Amino acid sequence: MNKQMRRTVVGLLTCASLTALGAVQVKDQFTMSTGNLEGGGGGQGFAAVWDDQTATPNITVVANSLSNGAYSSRGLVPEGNKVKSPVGAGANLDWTASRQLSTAIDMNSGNTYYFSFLVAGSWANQAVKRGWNIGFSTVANALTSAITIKNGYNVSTLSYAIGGIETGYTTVGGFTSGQTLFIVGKMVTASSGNDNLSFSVYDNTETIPATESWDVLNNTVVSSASLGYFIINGRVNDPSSYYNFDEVRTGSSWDDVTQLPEPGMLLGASVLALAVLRRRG
Ligand SMILES: [Ca+2]
Ligand SMILES: [Ca+2]
Repeated sequence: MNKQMRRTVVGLLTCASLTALGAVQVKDQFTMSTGNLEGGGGGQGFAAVWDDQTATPNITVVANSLSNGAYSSRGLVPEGNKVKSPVGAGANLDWTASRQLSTAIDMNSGNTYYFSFLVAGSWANQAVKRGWNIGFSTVANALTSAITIKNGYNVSTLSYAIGGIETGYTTVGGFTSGQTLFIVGKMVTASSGNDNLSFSVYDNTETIPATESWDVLNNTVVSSASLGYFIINGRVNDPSSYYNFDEVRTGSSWDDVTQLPEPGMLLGASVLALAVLRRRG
């Protein structure tokens, strides 16, 4: 085999090993420096930097990642820093930031989208803690037609929300102060008829199953929504209350968002390394 042929074969093998894994389309582990989230970049799958519309105090990036046993149970490793909402000051304080995606999520496409993220919070009084949304919106910094996971105001339950409004019957409990949760979601989109929205919640003591499993499944119709922005949004009230978010991923499979994709990447890299060694030999 001559060098040109060898290079072509190596290229094809590398592409095949990467393609077979599926692709992590969006990833933000908040590897940017600490400070205001506004203008923060890095990650992959985004068309722009973070846009924080919150008045002072801003949403910030603070040192170290969130960690959770379930998140790490299939090899994922937190990197960089994490996001922190403004801190409550005894009156309703709204905050919102979004980041444009390179490729919008189309709720009428007949495609399947997976996502995952870590979330934590701290508060003293649940009756006034307020809550948050994290997910995908049609416009920057607003929940217009957005599909989000929502922690409703002053409750511990989590649900899907459309346009910021809970879809009602699909709530799971257990978001408590000081706890970090790993949330994995799936959206099966249809051009007409019902779209399927599922998600599961894992606490620090759990492990992620090898095949997908859902705490809640919501059949609903989401029409004409092209979700071009990743969004975080919420309200704090209770003095000293805040929320953290971290390790955001989207992909086309359960494995994309729950498992380290490195085995295939390493296979591709080792094939490449072998080729370099052979060329040197
Ligand atoms: Ca991180
Ligand atoms: Ca639809």
